[in-house]
Amino acid sequence: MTQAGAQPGADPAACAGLGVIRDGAIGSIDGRIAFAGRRADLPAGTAARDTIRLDGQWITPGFIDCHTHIVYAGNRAAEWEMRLGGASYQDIARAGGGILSSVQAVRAASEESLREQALVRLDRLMAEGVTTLEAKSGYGLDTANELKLLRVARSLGDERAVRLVTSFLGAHALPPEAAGDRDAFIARICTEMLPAVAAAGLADAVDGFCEGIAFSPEQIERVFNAARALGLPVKLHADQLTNGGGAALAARHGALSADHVEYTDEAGAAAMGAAGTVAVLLPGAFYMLRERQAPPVETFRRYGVGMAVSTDCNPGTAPLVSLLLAMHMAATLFGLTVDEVLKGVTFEAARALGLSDTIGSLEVGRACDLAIWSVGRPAEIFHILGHNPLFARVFAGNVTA
Ligand code: DI6
Ligand code: FE
Repeated sequence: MTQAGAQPGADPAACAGLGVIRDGAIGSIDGRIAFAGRRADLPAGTAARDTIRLDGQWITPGFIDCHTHIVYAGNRAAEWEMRLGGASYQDIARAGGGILSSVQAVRAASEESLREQALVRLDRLMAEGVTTLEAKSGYGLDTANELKLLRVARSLGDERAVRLVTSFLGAHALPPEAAGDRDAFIARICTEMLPAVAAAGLADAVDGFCEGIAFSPEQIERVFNAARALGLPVKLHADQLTNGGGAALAARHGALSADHVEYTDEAGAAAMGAAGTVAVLLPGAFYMLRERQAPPVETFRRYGVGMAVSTDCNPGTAPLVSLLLAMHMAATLFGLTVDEVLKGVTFEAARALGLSDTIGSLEVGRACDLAIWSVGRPAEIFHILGHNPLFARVFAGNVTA
């Protein structure tokens, strides 16, 4: 992080662990950072074509929302009302609602309509400094509709100044036409859907939902093996509602991340630490489900597990288009420090996407994706619920907001 210009009253000890540079400067050439350091250390005679002069604002890496289901159709407000009336998420899922109601809506929607609906949400996230977004499929659940979702996800990166990373989430729920046969559906994912997605170059990674209401560790393992055979990295929705050993499974497969992880036990955390698997914390879903068990943050710290923070933007468990709010919740509900939260949407989120060589830190050679904040100290970036202190956003060296 860099603070540009003098800031009277700012606490020099704040965020010491983030590598804060006071009175800093950042230069970019061809969209990449060419200089990041103290202004006084800029090489003599440095001349820039365009200069943005700041006065006390803070510069962070552009934020990375590393876990979203942003491409979907319609909404599930009616189910929310049922849950307010006492029904559980699992009850609704077993009755054919939940993920499957979004599957119906997605199958009926055109690509154009899906794109339009997703762009509304994307614009909100970008307005809060997001410069990289991960988007999953998982509401199509047949080859044509999963391809459709991934094409729309990729196209968002053409429509807006944002880096788009996609994940194939075929193993999200069992579609009605599978007639209850989970193993046969997993076989279809491995032999038909995944190869088609890989051949089209539409997925950067493969995800799954390992849960009592979704797929077992053995079934997910088959998907992971198929992904490995195609050279695709894996990640997992793990231990969100129950402890199913998902985090340990993810770690065993060298997954980029294990996500949710509320119910992950010590063995799972230890395995993640050893494998370098990032824990992606999704406090929006935790809040929406009125979950009681927070992820084992202290255990993650003890085992050196990196923690990312993301919105989980989806129509069911996380109807949320504010990464700043997710960050606030990660601190207030999960007990992350301000430093951890900021790393969670930059450096660790980049690791969760396998992109830490490209984005997520202010280092020479990284993409010049920046968020510039009108705040006196970093905690102010996400302190006030509903307030957005973004001053400017830079994507690949260009000011875009
Ligand atoms: N866990 C989640 O939080 C989302 N998917 C998943 O596997 C929920 C998706 C939804 O309810 O539509
Ligand atoms: Fe999710």
